[in-house]
Amino acid sequence: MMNISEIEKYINEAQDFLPENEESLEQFRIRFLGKKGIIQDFFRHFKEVPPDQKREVGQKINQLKQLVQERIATLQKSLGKSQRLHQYADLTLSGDPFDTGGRHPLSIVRNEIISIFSRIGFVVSEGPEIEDDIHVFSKLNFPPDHPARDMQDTFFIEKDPERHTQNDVLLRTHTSSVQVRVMEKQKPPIRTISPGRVFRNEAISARAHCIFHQIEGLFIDKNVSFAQLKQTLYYFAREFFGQDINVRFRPSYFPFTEPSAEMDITCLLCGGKGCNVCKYTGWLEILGCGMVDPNVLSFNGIDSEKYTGFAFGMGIERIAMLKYQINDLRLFFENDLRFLEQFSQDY
Ligand code: 2U9
Repeated sequence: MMNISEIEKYINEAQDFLPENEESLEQFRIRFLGKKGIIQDFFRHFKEVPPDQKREVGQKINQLKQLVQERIATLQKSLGKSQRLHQYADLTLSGDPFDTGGRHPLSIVRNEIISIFSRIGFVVSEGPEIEDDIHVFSKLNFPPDHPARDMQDTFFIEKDPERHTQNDVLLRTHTSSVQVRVMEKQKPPIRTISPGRVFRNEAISARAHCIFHQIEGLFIDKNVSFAQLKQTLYYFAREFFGQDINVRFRPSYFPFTEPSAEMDITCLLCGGKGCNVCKYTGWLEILGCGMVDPNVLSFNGIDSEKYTGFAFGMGIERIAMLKYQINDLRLFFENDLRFLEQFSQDY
């Protein structure tokens, strides 16, 4: 005996129906709309419905019929689309190649230098680019009249009429300031490298820029020696430039190290014979270094009777120019794709 709830059960079923393919959709159509289907069956038995229910039952059967017809039409459309997709798309084909971009040469070189020093226990430290006089100059033993403290050499954001205080706000001229901050927080042993952007008030040319990148290193412990400094930097040079590279150290001067030196490597272009790149010396300067001045240790709360340390610093642009034989520093900052795309293979 047919009743409203039975018709509603079929309405729900039709609403939820999802065919797997055209065949199951056809079966659905026959089951509901076929000559011996559910809807025809309802109409056949309609005469048995009590007169007072005829109107409501009739409306429900028509609702079911309309729903099934609409459902078949929409399902036919979407099945047609996905079948066409299967027909025309070869899903086994490999994808279209697309450009993924590449690392900037300065990032490649920086990452490689970090990797070399991290293999012998150096950890990376980072700090602010906007600094104060204390961290950039005073605690690094810069004398009060050092030229770097001049407006002509350093970008000042604020300058205190009282000279050389924490109120002198400036853009850091080296990343040594990061290592001063490490010393404020950490007791020796300290073994850290600090990569980062630095700023100097210089005219832009092929050899100089007002922004460039440095990596500085600092090692402080008991009994740290100049021999350890030399061996560490020799290891770095051979890892970075190749095992055939030789190094030499020349005396130099920095306010924060004593004694100080500059390290050269055998010229990469002529192998030491002499050419116009090494100005016929056979050597290329790659970094500065030295034993941390005892003043710097004591200014930063480290007992200079008990501890010694070595430090070094290099410009990443200079190292990248030597590695890739680039002769104009400005290329690193222009973001010309013709330049950058030449490094997309490197990591
Ligand atoms: C602390 C104490 C000492 C870091 C050092 C150099 C020598 C050096 C220059 C190379 C080329 C900078 O990029 S450049 O212009 N750097 O020659 N830097 S020793 O000495 C430190 C660092 C931190 C606390």
